[in-house]
Amino acid sequence: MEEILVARSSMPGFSEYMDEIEELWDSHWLTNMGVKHRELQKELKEYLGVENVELLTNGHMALELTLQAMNLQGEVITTPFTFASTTHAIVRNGLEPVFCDIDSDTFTMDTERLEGLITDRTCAILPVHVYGNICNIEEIERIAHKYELKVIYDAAHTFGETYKGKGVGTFGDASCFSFHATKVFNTIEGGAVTYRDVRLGERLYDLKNFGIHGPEEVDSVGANAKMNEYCAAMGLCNLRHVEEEIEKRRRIVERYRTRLGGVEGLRLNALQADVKSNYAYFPVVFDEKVFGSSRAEVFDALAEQGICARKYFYPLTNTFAAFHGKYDVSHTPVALHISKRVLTLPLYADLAVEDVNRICEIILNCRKG
Ligand code: T4K
Repeated sequence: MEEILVARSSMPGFSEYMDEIEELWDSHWLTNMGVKHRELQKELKEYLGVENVELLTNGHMALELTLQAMNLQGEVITTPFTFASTTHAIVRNGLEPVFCDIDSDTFTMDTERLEGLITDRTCAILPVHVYGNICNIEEIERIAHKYELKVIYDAAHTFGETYKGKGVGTFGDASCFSFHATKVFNTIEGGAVTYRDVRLGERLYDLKNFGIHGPEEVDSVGANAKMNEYCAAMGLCNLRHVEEEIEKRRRIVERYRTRLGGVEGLRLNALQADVKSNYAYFPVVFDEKVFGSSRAEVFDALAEQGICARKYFYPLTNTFAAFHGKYDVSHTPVALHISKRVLTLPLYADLAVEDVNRICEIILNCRKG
């Protein structure tokens, strides 16, 4: 039987992609903000409902260069229940991450604890819309306003989502999206920043293109983080199908919820009011004492049948060996508790309903007592 992995890249038909890249082949123009780059940028503005968007090589560079573009110094309040990228972007900018615990229902920043972590060295808040769950935007913005802090959302998981009818990329000073192969919308590798202040956009543009303003004009020291034409072309194709893909994901999530909802000892992702979801991930939190089997046992039972669930996000970033014990994980007990018990189940548009049923069956067979 074929292996079922946690994600599977969405792809357009082969001929659709070939048609899209034909003019690149003819023109020999492969990168450096070419026609596909410009077209995708324009289409994304519309789709995401934002004023400004800058395309980049990946979601990580979106985060890293946004922090750099803001010229920040000091401490950035963030959460450890995330992919390595979020914390690394802070550290690689010479900034200090300060870890806030998460809310046990949404897995996003617990805003009750946020204000207590602010010091005179705090310069920004970097909350993560984990699994596509939207952070407590109102509270974050109220606190940021009160203390004059920048807000950069890690929106890697929230492509196409809206909150109270507004594109999720319209909140905060900036939102950083990932278009990695595993995401709801992909450009193979890719990412974008949506932002409020056009000066931030100019700075980001300089950072993604060596600070070059003309053939003989280099005004600042920048890196290279330009999205190439083949990635942009993939984005243009995938964007045509993304609504259909999200609808397919919705149906899969519904099936998971029908089969696993209400089972004692399993906690499913809470549905959020006012959010148009993209169904990016399907996390389940296992309470071993009630369910009878641990997360590890369920993980192994699935793996034995060729099903590769993932422990996103375990370990917490504040426990990474890379940081040599610098951060005290006891400050984020809820994140620690969840990270030891959560499993994200396979979820992608073409996952067959029979496979979802089989995955649920294996999980339910782990139930004891
Ligand atoms: N912030 C957050 C909150 C993030 O989650 C991420 C990325 C970022 C920032 C940074 O964005 P990027 O710089 O990556 O754009 C994967 C992804 O590589 C990563 O993008 C993602 N988060 C993270 C949650 O998941 P891994 O190490 O688990 O990937 P990997 O290679 O094990 O792939 C997972 C599964 O996806 C595979 O089992 C099969 C499937 N897959 C994978 C690849 C590479 C495909 O179907 N096609 C593919 O090409 O990190």
